[in-house]
Amino acid sequence: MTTITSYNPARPADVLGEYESADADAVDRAVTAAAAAQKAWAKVPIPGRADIIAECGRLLAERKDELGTLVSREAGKVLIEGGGEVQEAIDMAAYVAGQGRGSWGDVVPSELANKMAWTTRMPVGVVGMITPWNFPVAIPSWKCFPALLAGNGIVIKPSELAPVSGEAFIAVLAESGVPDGLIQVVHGTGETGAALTTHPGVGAVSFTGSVATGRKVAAAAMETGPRLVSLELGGKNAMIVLDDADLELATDGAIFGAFGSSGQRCTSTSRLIVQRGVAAELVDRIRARADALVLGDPTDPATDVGPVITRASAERIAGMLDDALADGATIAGTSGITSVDGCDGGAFFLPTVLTGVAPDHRIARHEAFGPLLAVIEVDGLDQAVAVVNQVEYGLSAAIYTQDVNQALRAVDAIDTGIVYVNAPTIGAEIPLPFGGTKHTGNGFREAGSRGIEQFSQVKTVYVDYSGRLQRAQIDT
Ligand code: UN1
Repeated sequence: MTTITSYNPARPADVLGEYESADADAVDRAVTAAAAAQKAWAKVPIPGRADIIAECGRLLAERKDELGTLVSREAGKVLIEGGGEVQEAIDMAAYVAGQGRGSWGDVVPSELANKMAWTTRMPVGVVGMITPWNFPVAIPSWKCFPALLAGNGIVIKPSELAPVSGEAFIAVLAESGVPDGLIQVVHGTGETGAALTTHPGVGAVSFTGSVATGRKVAAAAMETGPRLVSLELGGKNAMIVLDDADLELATDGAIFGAFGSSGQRCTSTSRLIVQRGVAAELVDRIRARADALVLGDPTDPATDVGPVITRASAERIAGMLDDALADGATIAGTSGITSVDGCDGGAFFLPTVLTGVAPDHRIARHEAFGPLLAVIEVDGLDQAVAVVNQVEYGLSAAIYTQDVNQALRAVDAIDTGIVYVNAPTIGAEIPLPFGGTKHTGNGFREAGSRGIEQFSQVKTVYVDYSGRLQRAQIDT
């Protein structure tokens, strides 16, 4: 039996918790237990399920500081972002609880007389979830609340890099009144995940993580059984800044979008596509602000930027930086792995601005998942949009301009699931759908009114009360 250990990324000697890794037998027991509890749960009226989710939102609000600090300590994000993440789960609880007293389908007029038709939603049974370390409370909440509302049981594998936050969230859910056994937590790495996603008792798989792992998860999940598989994968998110933009606003957006959470959001801004006339000034402004950011222990309120999640991750980011330089980019200002007093062993990476990047450079195409901002200069809007769209990802994009026509042309032409005007690429809100095009996902959206779709099947119901055979398309 192997063990999963959670370390504080700012000070790895600070161990947060240890869990036994679940093997295939343990996963099987978890799925069986969740499936057994699900039978009764599916009979609970939907508003009753919603009440438990609402209670969870209340408890999360009571414990926002405590949980936010835990997230900060385990995932390395600064305190305000740890709190923001818990708020995202609170908002999700409110939203999903509301859906429990809202419409559950469509009533559609039949083409025939004396006949009614409507749609409803059915649970899938047990949902297997694999969640990432970078939002160890919010992303489990995006998945668990709608899955529960739809009447499912859950087996969740939180990231092995942030298992304590995942456990803490599930503990609050259990305390809210979710029946015993309905939610099972398993810990482990890829092997545990594979056992979960291929288990025949799992009716839907919901995965958030890298493109490479997502592809494997989807292939394996479909090989072993018919099931819903939803994927939320990477991004290579771009911010366009046109010549007429408010540069102060664009600078704020770039700093928050690129260096918030140390660039480790799937929505992080990693490309700055700037019109030539303002490029030099914008880079200077961003560089000056980046230099002033305080790196440190994320639980210290004075810190602006925490560590990256592991030393291995810092080295991977450094490797991407080397590739960028080899391809011809230049570092504007400072960059690289650094250390912070009082944070022994923490892997910190200086917020980095790379200029002279061409769209075909590796740094312009591959997800960095770290504080690297690649600056690409363009002549105007059309070229900017072409550069935004030429990557294999399609999660989030932003455009900064004061010209409403240019803004809306960009909104129309950009091929991403989320587009912002005069706001950074991060900061999606719960009542709206979250997800992306191309290799970022497989068409599902999380949160918003469609968040329930990956956890339920639609059933269409026809009722003919004419008392005789009416043939659709023939007897109209
Ligand atoms: C993620 O990085 O996986 O829009 C999710 C945002 C957050 C969610 C990010 N609300 O940046």
